[in-house]
Amino acid sequence: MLIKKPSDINPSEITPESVYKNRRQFIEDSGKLLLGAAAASALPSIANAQTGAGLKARAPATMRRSPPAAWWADKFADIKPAPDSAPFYTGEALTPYEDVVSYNNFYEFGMNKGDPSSNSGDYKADPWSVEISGEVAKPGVYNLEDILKPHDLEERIYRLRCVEAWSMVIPWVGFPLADLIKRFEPTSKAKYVEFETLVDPETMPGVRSRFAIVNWPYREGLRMDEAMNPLTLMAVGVYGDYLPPQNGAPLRLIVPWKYGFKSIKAIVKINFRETMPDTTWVDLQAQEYGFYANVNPAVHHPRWRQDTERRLPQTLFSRSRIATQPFNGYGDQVASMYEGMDLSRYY
Ligand SMILES: Nc1nc2c(c(=O)[nH]1)N[C@H]1C(S)=C(S)[C@@H](COP(=O)(O)O)O[C@H]1N2
Ligand SMILES: [Mo]
Repeated sequence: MLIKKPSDINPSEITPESVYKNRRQFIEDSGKLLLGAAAASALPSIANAQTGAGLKARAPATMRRSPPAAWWADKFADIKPAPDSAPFYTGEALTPYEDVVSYNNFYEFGMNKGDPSSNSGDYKADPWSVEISGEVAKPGVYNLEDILKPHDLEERIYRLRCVEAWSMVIPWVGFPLADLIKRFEPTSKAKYVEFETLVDPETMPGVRSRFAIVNWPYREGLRMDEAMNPLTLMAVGVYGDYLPPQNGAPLRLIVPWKYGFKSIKAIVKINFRETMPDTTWVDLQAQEYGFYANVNPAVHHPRWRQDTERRLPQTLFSRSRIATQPFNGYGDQVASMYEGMDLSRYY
């Protein structure tokens, strides 16, 4: 995987703290203003405008997205705010919306951090369907509205730790993957879940590129107990708003105790199987990336250390690195799943 040395950081990625603080205040203020305006009007879009009441974080009003299709607005009208306590809330400063949507890894749109936001203009998250296959009683091709219909959306504020040793704190919107999996009734043979990303050369320049290193489609997988863990989230939004293409619209996985590459974007296929699936990064470089990919400060990447991380955004006043925590700080919730395993071997 590519890694930037601190000296390679683009000046536009560096935001003075004063600007950053004002921006956060602006986010809060515009949220309050918008609520007032919504209450005073009786437009049909009122449900959409009210989205965000009580949420801990909202996208800046000027950057909010229109719903990919009309039914999304109803879905987003009632998002349960993140609780005040861990593990679904960290209390740490959030990475500003602008950084979350402009500093991305999504190789289908290119290999540089700015490529996914710059190159995804033609991408369409609607219509969308997901194929469910393998060891389940109810396989089939489901359209996204049917996939999402029974699930209430909630806000969850998680740390995201990339294997490249940078991290963010991001308020996602989604629902537990476990609740989705139960609906398809996995058989007793279902020991692993495999996910695949859309491959659309028309709208994904990285897929067309002859410099692409990934053997498309991008694939990821989880052990069944990992998939059923209450922390594992199917995300459809960020900062109280619809996911932008660069963050994996319309549907992406979030596995907060694992390196970011496990959190696969733009999912079109979910397959249940008895054996461990092949995954994109293991295929590319098995010496460097493992199937488990649990965040682990004691097991270094062969080419760089993993015991510290750059928390984004880096400012002129805080360029320091912070300590990386085992399981990205979610050990109380997940460590028991790996009891007895040698984590330096199963990295
Ligand atoms: N399909 C797909 N999913 C992907 C990737 C990718 O290149 N393609 N990159 C991964 C990596 S390395 C990270 S760190 C996260 C980044 O998610 P974000 O851009 O929403 O912060 O997405 C992951 N999911
Ligand atoms: Mo990553």
